[in-house]
Amino acid sequence: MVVRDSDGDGIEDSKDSCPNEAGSKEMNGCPDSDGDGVADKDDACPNEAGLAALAGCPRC
Ligand SMILES: [Ca+2]
Ligand SMILES: [Ca+2]
Repeated sequence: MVVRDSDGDGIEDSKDSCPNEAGSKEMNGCPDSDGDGVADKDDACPNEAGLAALAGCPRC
C-alpha cells in the first residue's frame, strides 16, 4: 500500500495539517521555522521565536 506523503516529511497527507510543507510530527506536519512550538501557519511572527499565548510573537 502506498501512502501519499506529498512533502516527504514522513507524515501521510491525511494526517498532515500542511501536506505540502515538510514539518515535524509535533506540529502535525507543519513547519516551525523559529522553533518556538507554534507552527508557521498559526505563528504571527514565523521568523521570531515567541510565546504561544502571543501567537508566536515575542513580548514587546
Ligand atoms: Ca507530509
Ligand atoms: Ca513558530
